[in-house]
Amino acid sequence: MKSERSFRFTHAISRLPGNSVAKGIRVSGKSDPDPEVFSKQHKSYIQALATAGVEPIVLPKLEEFPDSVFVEDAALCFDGSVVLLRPGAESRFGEAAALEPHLQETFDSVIKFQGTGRVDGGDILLTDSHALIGLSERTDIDGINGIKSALEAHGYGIRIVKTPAGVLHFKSDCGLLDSKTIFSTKRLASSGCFDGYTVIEVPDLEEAAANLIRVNDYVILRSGFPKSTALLEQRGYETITVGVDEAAKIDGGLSCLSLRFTLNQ
Ligand code: CIR
Repeated sequence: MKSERSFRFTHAISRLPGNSVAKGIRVSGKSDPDPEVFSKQHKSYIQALATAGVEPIVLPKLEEFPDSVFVEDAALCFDGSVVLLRPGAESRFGEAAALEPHLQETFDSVIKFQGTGRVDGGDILLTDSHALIGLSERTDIDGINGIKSALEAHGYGIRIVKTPAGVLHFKSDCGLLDSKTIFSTKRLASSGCFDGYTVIEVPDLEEAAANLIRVNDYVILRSGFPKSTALLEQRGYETITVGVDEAAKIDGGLSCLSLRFTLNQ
């Protein structure tokens, strides 16, 4: 197992939001995101990734898929490899196929999904040693079986966990801080799914800050959550904050806006 493979990255793929992002799926009655503001926030997000030391690869917008800006749900990158996923929402079925040619250009090989299950990247938290995969409205056991052998071939232990009820994705409620430490909401941490890891709990009323990303020496988190930012700084993490309020209107967070990975150079 390569240490720090869960957060040392050289590249990141993201996709520009189209005007159709205003029609993105959401569970609640939140207002439509404004595509122009979304684009500005997306630009700042890419800038934050670059500051953290990765080379951004930005794909063109795809109007036919309103949620395609959330690239993380359609593929899983790990240890220099990539596997295509099968997103769980009907309107998102075609996103993996749309991503495939770009992944073919970037990676030596693209691993196909096995079977007919469903799995969204937002339900998969990779640490150095494990893939923690949350069963959710979008991810089922057949979906997990469809990617299991690819992950096991790279030495990941599979830990099947539960995304809390009413929460879209497992990672809506947590994010990796380092090889042994996870930032998690109390409701998720109390399930015991992080046994063996150190958990830093998200401060009360800041649950929406849980979905952060560790990229090289930085933790990138959502702006507007001062208690979380201060807590992480206090614990020695260097933070970058980014506004993703428009993505949040359609249940998106920070992790889902990019695929982060390492290419041998
Ligand atoms: C969806 O419901 O699929 C999108 N509106 C949001 C996806 C967010 N993805 C993620 O958290 N991994």
